[in-house]
Amino acid sequence: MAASAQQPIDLYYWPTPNGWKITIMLEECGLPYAIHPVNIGKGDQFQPEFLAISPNNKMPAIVDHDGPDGQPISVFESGAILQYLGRKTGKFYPQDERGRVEVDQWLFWQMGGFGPMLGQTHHFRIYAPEQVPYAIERYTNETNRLYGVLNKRLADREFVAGEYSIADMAIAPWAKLWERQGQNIDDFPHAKRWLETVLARPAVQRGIKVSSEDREKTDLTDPKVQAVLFGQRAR
Ligand SMILES: N[C@@H](CCC(=O)N[C@@H](CS)C(=O)NCC(=O)O)C(=O)O
Repeated sequence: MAASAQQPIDLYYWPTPNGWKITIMLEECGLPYAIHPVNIGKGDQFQPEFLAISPNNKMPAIVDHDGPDGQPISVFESGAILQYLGRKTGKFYPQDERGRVEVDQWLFWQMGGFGPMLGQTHHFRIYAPEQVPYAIERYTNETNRLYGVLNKRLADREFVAGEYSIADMAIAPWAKLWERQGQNIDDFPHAKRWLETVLARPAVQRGIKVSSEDREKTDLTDPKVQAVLFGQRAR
């Protein structure tokens, strides 16, 4: 029914690179959405209602009330959400198999490397309560290697996989923070040119602005926030 198609997508969100991926995609697609803040510094991610849709206790997650067959569907993991929204709208995610495989490769490259590794780089360079030189060097080097891969990929093309796609939306929010990853973007001129192009898009700027005032509430150097986010074990 047209009425249910208008119901906003619920986005469980906090303003971090993984959250931005989804606000960017929703803005690019012009889909209506409603923000449900998940203050990860306070532990909202452990609320039973949230765990029911995101069992890994991490945001982002969505509930689309107009899912397949018009029934609601929930999705967690930012890569899965981007693919879902790409399939739903037919936008930024090619429908032909070759084009889709290109995008998937770079989306999974981000999900498996250029996210988890850069996250560790942030952790050991900025947030870890003790300085661990081996860890700082290991993750800063791996981050540098990944920027090198991205830079080479972009040497002869405008975007990472064909047209501007969900792969670019996944990578750019992390690349935006190159400085705190101990990198110099000038060492990667093709990646720099691409990053500037992506960040200049109005929808990307709107996506990154969503709830930006909440960012200061998760000061990861605050011991109270660290107690929630660091050293988690099975519950
Ligand atoms: N692979 C996940 C990672 C999501 C993620 O790491 N979310 C962080 C914030 S950027 C979070 O919610 N952390 C809460 C916690 O670890 O308890 C995705 O891409 O969706």
